[in-house]
Amino acid sequence: MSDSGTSSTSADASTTTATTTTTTARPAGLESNWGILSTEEQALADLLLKAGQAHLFDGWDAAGTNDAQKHAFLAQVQKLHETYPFPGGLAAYVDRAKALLTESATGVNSLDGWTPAVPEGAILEPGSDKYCEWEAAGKEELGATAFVLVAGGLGERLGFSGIKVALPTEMTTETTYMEFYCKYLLAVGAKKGGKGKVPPLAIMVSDDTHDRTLALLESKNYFGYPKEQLTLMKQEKVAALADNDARIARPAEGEEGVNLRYAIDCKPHGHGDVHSLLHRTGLAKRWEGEGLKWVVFFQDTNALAFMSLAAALGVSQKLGLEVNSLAIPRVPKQAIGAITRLTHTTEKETKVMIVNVEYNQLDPLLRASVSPEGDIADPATGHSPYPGNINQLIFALPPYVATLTKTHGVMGEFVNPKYADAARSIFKKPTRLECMMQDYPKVLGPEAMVGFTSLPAWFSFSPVKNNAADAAKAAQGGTPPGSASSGEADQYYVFAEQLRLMGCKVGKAAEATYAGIPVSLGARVVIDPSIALNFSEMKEKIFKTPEKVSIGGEATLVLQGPGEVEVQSLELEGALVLSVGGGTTVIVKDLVVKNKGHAIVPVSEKEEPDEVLRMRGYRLEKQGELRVQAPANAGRVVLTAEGQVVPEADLLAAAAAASAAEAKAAADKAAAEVAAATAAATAAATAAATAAKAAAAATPVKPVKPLAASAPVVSAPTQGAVVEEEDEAANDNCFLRAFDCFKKRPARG
Ligand code: UGB
Repeated sequence: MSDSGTSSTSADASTTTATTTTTTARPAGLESNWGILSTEEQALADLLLKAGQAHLFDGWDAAGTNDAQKHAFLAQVQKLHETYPFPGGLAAYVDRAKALLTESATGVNSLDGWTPAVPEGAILEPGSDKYCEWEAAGKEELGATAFVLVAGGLGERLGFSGIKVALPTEMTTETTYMEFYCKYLLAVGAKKGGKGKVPPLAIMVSDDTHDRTLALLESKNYFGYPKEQLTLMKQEKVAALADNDARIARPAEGEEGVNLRYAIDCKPHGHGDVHSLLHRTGLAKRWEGEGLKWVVFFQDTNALAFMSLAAALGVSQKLGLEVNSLAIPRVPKQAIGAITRLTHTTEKETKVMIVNVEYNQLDPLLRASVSPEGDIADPATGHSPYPGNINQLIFALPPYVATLTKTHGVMGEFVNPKYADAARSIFKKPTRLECMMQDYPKVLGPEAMVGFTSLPAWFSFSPVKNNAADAAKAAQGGTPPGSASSGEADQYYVFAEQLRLMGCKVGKAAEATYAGIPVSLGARVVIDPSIALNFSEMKEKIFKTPEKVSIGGEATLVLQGPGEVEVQSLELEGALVLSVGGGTTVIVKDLVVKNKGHAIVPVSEKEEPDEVLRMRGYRLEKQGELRVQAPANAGRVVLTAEGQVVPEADLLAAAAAASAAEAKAAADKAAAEVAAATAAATAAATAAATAAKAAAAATPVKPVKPLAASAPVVSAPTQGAVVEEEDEAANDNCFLRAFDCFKKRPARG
């Protein structure tokens, strides 16, 4: 969306009023067509003239030529006027644009006069006792939460021809982002906390993404998501602006048959539209009416954000936060915003707000107010002192609905033109006004509890945003690449590392470079949300004896539900893919898996036809794997060393029978020896009686029948289509500090 490197100018929509009212005489192009226009069309043309847009009629053919296109043009004007999400329609948009463009051209920064400081918030260490406490509290809240995916962005920086939610999260299972999100929320609904109801999911799409998002959902039968719980909300684009006078731009190029004289160039308005859409559709209000307590906003390609969701909800619930932003330790210059505590003092008052400062504004703001060095690392940590915003936001629903009712979801807008000249009078390409969803705290009063929850990046943030060339440059410069390959590597790492934290032995693959980006793609562990949603579920249900689990650095472990798995003891070198039907629990015990596993094979950027592989620079070659499908409703079953699934009861009975048979054999032997001893006739008689008794008790050994055969080896290679928690006291202080800060915040306007 916003490119870094330039300053931007913004304003609060609610305080900007329309000022442009100059009426212009009709230009010749319009005058000669006036008679063919309806009254409504004439009104729209007048609106354009009053807004200083007479140039849009330049070059119009005389009446009788291309008339249909003229009507289509005015229909586009009407749409832009009606769908501008904030009050005042197109005229207000142009007015606001003129004001913001003038400020930008004269170097005014909306943050002038504000001084940033590092805010206080909850900083969590995954796996720690305190973390588990937050997570336990938050798990209870998951079932009372509505979810909103913002997926209207085309991802121009990524350069992918499809929609981003259709990208695979990793190539081992090829689960797409959309599928992952649906699976996670379906699993939430299936849990006790979800009260058996799948949470509502709203997806914000745009003209760029609507049709393909719908097609993806329909082609996959909505991934099993109940349609009544899923809503697509479409954000509309706004007019592109060609110069500092906010003259609306015509498209530079158009589709075949479209006459560019009769069209307006349009651009996305930013993810901030999500608030006005949730207001206008009435969804937020409906969710509140259904008794839901929270709403979570998340982005299109960051599946990791769900790992920490329960813990962050726990923070919101325990600290009573109205707004809670998920954050990570930020690498200086990383293209993510920074959560700051901004203060603005005048003679009359001091205003304070805890809010995101976007990455392109942070450096100039710091230079102007804190230090000429700008956005640099704290030498003690190697990170920026300001937590990095990952735009996963948790809002308390009732106050959110109240705010929407008051503001209609209107966010402050900003403009970020790229100038072609030093005088800042010519744009490299048309710009537009935008708004951001994380600016929401700016419309809240001083009493609002606004905070953040910081977790390590490996645990909560690895989006796919950059094409390979840009990602390689970022990696060289020391910032996370944000590529398809790093997204995949981190998707494996988040599970592998949590297993390590529990005490499993999990190797790490050596780092290798693909398409110029260094990644370590192993161990490749994928645990489906249907099996476990978070750390404590993995620890308490799956890996209860972690010291008996060992997974090689190049190995692959996939666990898929909807059933359950207990990994009691496992040695894995190669690939194990275990899928469990509902109503079945598979016990992995004394299992040693050694096969060729999945190999990573580089692909040529020039020759590889598959875009998804090309953007990674490698493919997966499945050279060997143990693939097991345990049937549904089988109760507790054991995955045997032979790779077979056998009812646990049968195995237990067989083991009991075997030990009884052993006892009988021993007794028989003893009896025979005793009988042979002529000198001990009495003892022999006694032993024989004992043996007879044991024989009567022993059950004959029954052959154990497997329920499912596994596919042990795939031989044909298959292409893969800021308070660290140091101790208990420190943790407690962390709560207190966070809480104190909220309570002590001075009033702000
Ligand atoms: N999006 C929309 O739905 N509609 C739009 O009009 C635009 C975007 P970008 P950006 O976490 O990495 C944001 O473009 O804007 C969706 C934060 O501002 O990927 O560069 C889009 O589909 C920044 O503070 O992100 O930066 C996607 O899902 C930082 O947190 C989402 O909005 C950064 O994200 C984000 O759009 C980050």
